[in-house]
Amino acid sequence: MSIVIKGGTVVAADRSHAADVLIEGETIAAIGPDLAGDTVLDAEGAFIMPGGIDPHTHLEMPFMGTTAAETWESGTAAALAGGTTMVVDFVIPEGDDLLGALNIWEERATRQASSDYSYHMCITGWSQAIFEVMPQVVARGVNSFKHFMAYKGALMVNDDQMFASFQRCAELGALPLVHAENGDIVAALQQKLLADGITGPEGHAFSRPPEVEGEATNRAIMIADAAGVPVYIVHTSCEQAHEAIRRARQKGMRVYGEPLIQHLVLDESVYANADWDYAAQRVMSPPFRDKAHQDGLWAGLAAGSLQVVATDHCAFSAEQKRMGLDNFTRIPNGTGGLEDRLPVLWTKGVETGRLTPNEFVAVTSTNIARILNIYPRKGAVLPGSDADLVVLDPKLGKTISAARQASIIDYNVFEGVEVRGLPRYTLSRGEVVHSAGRNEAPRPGRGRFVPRPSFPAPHRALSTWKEIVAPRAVVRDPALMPIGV
Ligand code: DUC
Ligand code: ZN
Ligand code: ZN
Ligand code: ZN
Repeated sequence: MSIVIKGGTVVAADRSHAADVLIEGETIAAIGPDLAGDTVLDAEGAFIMPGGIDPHTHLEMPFMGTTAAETWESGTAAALAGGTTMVVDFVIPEGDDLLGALNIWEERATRQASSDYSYHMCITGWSQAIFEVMPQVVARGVNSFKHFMAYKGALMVNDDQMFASFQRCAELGALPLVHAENGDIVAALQQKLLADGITGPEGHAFSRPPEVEGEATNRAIMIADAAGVPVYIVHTSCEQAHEAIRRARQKGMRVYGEPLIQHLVLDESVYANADWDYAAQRVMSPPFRDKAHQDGLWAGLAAGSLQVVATDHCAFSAEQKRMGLDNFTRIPNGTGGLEDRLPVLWTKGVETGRLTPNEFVAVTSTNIARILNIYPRKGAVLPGSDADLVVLDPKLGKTISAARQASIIDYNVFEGVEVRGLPRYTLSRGEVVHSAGRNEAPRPGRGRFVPRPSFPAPHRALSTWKEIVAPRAVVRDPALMPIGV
């Protein structure tokens, strides 16, 4: 059984060209003129692109006294409906039991996922047990470890813990990820705001100003450099953080920045909305910013100082958000976007001329596959790549509405936004899993885990390149070495 996608323009990160795409089994067999196959999909007037990869989701994540309502089943079905064919979700361990948590995530995903998927492992503390188990996590195809610099008293790690973990990542060829907000300052501001009687969702934004993100982003980058490892900063939302990333990259540091589609489009005015539910449904961390930050994020994506667009899809129901009715610090943090990332970015990015179609492909798929070490199996339209494809129709549009979404959440932060660039077809490993105008039943369990091997050497930060160029005589004091070295 082969499929040929005919009459479209193949859009890759590096070029666009008119060609048919032949799929045999789960992979792309050929790209070129006049190809023939058993089934023909019409791509006339449309763009054939690598399926979106969302590098940042929290499906069914236990968090802030509840569990994100978007399940692996509904979340991955929503992803496919919006042209995203793979998600990378964060495994949150309790204590030191990283492998136990991985098993829990694997059980949920194996049973429910209809798109392909992978994981990042969260490091929420530090111990000899964690140090020792990290190689086994990498051996199971998880080559990235996430650190929270915020959520004091819960997920947050301190600088010494983060430095130890980053050094371990360097040894293992793994990539550290960071949620960069200064958790001490956030906690202090929260207490001050509550003491001043500010209990509504607007307090959430006041307690997490851009300075706390800029400071933590810069600190994470410097700690990564001291540990000799590249670093990936999640949900870069403001110019202060972008500036730290840009400066580091200009020096030659391997640092990546990830704006979310929500921050590119929505701004802090949502928190002033008189409707408590409306405002609370938009509470996430970092919060939405003053509009002035958006131009910088868009420019960063075009210029390459920011590399990927994600969602941080962590979706709670309206009822769950009401846990914080009388105290903004109890509103579960998180918003959705998995289904809408591609069409919203197409409409607000490509149709406005901020991004080229090739840059769109780079930031939604190809750069992500490269940074996460799964290219060209994913993120490419090349012979031999997985046939994860979206046939994006620039004329096909809709008005976003929670009433008509695949996601099971009862609202949508993009409600009422008019988008174009919907998928005419989404294919996952050679199977048509979504076609416009049809309501296919999701097929839980068809999604597969995508292992991500450790990064090949050199997997280094600028500090360690310098050491190679000009070796220094260093006195190696065992007391100063990280645990286990
Ligand atoms: N921010 C959110 O808004 N939700 C999940 C975790 C995070 O860092
Ligand atoms: Zn985060
Ligand atoms: Zn997140
Ligand atoms: Zn569908």
